[in-house]
Amino acid sequence: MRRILRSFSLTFLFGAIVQASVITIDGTSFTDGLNSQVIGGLQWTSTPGNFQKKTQGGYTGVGISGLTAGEIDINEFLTATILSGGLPFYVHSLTLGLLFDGPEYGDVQETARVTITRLSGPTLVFTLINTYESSGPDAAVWSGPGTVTNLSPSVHPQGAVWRIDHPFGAIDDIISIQFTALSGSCGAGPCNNQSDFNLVQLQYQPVPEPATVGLLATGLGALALARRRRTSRN
Ligand SMILES: [Ca+2]
Ligand SMILES: [Ca+2]
Ligand SMILES: [Ca+2]
Repeated sequence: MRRILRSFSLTFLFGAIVQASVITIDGTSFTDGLNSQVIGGLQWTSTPGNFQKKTQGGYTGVGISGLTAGEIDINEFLTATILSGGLPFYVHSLTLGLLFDGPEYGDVQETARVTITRLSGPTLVFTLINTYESSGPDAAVWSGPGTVTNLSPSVHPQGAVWRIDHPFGAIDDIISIQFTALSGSCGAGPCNNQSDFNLVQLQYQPVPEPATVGLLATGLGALALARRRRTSRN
């Protein structure tokens, strides 16, 4: 029984190092009317309005109350930050919705800005622009690494939903991520509607810092040594 317990401890510790699991946060997890909420191990805040969800084309995202209901407008900020004592993280995917390109709602080529703060290294700013295509497949341009996939087309009444896989490449020490909208350039139509969008999903993975890994590895070594000594005594 003790041997089983010991091997369980080893497995658990090792798992903590190599298998910190991917955490998925969906727009549906937010509570309308709040402006601060812990979801999926991250502290989420909205300013200057409150969380407000919106569903279109079968996709639900969270936006901010105010100018455009259920969408993040220019000068509105949705931010996720690690909790006190929490681990920095790697982003597996980002999914943004309601990012159109005109002319269906009179939109500009809507532009989302994503800012990441790292544990070490500079704060980095990225953009996702839904570019207007007069023909051919619907497309959006991400300024960072990774791949962009259209999940719902940017035509009425679909969701204009875009997933970016591995949006920050190898960066794995993110402590905060923030979303806002930027004024976009005109693609087609009247362009009397400014950028706004919502957050449909964030998938991230906590990453132990090298010092933490070192401590866990030391712990693993000590456990293994104790196990070997006990085994040789038996
Ligand atoms: Ca369009
Ligand atoms: Ca497009
Ligand atoms: Ca929009």
